[in-house]
Amino acid sequence: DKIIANKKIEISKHKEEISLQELENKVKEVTQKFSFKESLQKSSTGIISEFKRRSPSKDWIFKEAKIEEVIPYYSKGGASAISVLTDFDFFGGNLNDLKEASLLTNTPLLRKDFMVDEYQIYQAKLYGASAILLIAAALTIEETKNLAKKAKELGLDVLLEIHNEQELDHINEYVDVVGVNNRNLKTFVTDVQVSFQLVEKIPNEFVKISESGISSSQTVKELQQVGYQGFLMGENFMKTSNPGEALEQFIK
Ligand code: IGP
Repeated sequence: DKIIANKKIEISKHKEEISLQELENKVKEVTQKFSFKESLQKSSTGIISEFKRRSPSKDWIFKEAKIEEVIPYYSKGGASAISVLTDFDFFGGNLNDLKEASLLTNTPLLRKDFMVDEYQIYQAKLYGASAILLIAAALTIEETKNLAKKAKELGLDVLLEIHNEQELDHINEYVDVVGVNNRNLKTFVTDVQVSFQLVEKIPNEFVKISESGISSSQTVKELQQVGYQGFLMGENFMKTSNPGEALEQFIK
């Protein structure tokens, strides 16, 4: 809740610099990116590698990480998609990271942030994302639907993140991908079993991905066998001095 309150302040500051109207106009000139969802459906690895400098549970993971030293190597290393944290307070990221990343790769990019306002969806589009994240735990059913609808209008794919069966009620017709976060956002405890337990509850019309706490290719294989097509991995790569290389080795 504190995170969301902070987000709203951040958004109002951004709005003072660029109004929603101005942002809407700018977005009209942005070209369509490759689809996040299709990339997951077509690709063999399904790995969504994440660029994150820090996390609330671990503090700094890789404080000095530079976009240009990681993103091109994530692409070359075989990522199906790349997740870029744009939250500064908790993850040490920003929107310029996303922009920079989009200039360095054609691999679909996910804007990873706490999305609470349509203004952020326009930003995601302007700064080069292919997809946005909506976290069920942080949104009402109605908010989720409105934000997802807006994203689809702008040609962005929608990843809905859930952590338990109840949150499946946030699914709507605008969602493309359902992600099971293995990490409980309140306790930070990670347990891949959450993915195995929830997979059957998610309707098969959605691309299913498993997020957080994944560090072995054996786990990826097992998740694949039960129906997951995407595997969102951050720390496992970012904790090394060369995340792109770590991804390449992981996929081999
Ligand atoms: C990556 P990990 O354990 O591989 O570093 O996790 C990703 O799933 C995690 O960063 C994440 C996240 C989120 C971050 C999942 N959902 C929502 C911020 C907000």
